[in-house]
Amino acid sequence: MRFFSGVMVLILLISSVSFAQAFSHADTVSLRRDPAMDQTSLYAFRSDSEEDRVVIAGSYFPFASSQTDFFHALPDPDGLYAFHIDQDGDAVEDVTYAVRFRQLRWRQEQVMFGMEPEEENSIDEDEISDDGANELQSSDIDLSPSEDIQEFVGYPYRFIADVYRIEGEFDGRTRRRDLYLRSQSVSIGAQGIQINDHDGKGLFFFGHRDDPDFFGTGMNRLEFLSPTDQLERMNVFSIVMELPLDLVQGEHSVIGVWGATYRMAVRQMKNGMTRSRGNWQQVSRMGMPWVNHLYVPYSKKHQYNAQHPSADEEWLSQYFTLPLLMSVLAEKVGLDIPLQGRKDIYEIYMNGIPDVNQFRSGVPAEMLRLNVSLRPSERPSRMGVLGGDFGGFPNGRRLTDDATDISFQIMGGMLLKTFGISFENTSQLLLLGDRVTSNDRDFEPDFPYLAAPHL
Ligand SMILES: [Ca+2]
Ligand SMILES: [Ca+2]
Ligand SMILES: [Ca+2]
Repeated sequence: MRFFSGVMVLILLISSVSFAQAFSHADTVSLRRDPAMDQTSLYAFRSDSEEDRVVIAGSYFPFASSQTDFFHALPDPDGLYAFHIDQDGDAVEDVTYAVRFRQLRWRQEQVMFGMEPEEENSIDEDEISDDGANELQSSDIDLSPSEDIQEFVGYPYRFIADVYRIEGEFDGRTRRRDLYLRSQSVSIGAQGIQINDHDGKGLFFFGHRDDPDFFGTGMNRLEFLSPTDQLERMNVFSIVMELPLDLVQGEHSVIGVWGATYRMAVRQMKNGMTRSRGNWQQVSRMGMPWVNHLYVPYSKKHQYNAQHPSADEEWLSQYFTLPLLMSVLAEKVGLDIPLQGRKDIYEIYMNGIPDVNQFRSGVPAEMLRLNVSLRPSERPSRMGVLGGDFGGFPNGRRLTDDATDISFQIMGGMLLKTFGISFENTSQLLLLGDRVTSNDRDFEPDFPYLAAPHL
């Protein structure tokens, strides 16, 4: 049966991406070694429980699978976690929300779980002054006991988060400018959710959650007949923000969002401890789902993670113009799809869809573009724009959007007509999917939306 063989090849195709590298999970060797810095997903959507608010969420540290993983699947105080927002389409961020975590130190004699950590920062902060010169300073953050910091019974850690709102271009040096939210408790494991409303300006969540990505893959027909979510029962560490429109939107109705994580350029070992200094270097990037896995060749995957979107036209765009996997889809899966003149893929990933999520004029760049003026759908489709629902991917991305099926069907040509290219035989593309259509756990109806972590 051609249908079966077609789907089987697709499944093998996904499998060749490999189980451990779905979406943007562990997409390079470097990130496999540095999971705390590995951003695996990015979501941006209009909140449907709160008027005029936008939710932006990112996940890190993939494949945490059980309660014991709560002890190590944690954010790294030596890294920076950022969400960049382009408000005018020039592929340069206009606002950045950057998060740094601090781990509180335990006194030497406090080695038992459940004891109170010392209210002191454990990190030696190498401050970088505005002229770029490195100078060592002691922490200037007051860590006096705060009601925000809740008891951590059973965990030998206490983490708190600081959020920086940085206006203008993030230059890799800015670290302490515009402290926006200070000393927010981090939720470890299944403990109570911490949510801070910053003077009514926004909600923030930091902590373990169920991995919101879902996809199926398998090596045999049995797996196809009974598809399973390969990320079932997996947890991640997540950052979720829900912000009023005026804090994310500029003069345009579209915003471009991407996530990035950073480490300082130099790491030093001393007395069993690591210390970092130097400018922030980008180590992970996350825009639209599946980009690094489906479009970027192996030799360039590190480059994707290190590059700023403003450089995309120069090097990344070529892979959308003639995707390597597209001819495989056509030949091996037996799809009758046009292989030439496929400007649709380039446009969707680099410019957005006309009248949906495209800037009126803009620099082509790969990011998650969201038209914030489109109200949330009353009847959301997991297929998003492909299902006639403009409230979802590729207009931003909601948690319930089936990003795998959508991404493969876009590659097949499902939106060709939108770009004035005639293509009638779209029904064959409907078999492009992994047969897993929803997350293993229901998402929360309200903030922080992501489902509670698995124990
Ligand atoms: Ca901009
Ligand atoms: Ca899940
Ligand atoms: Ca799917």
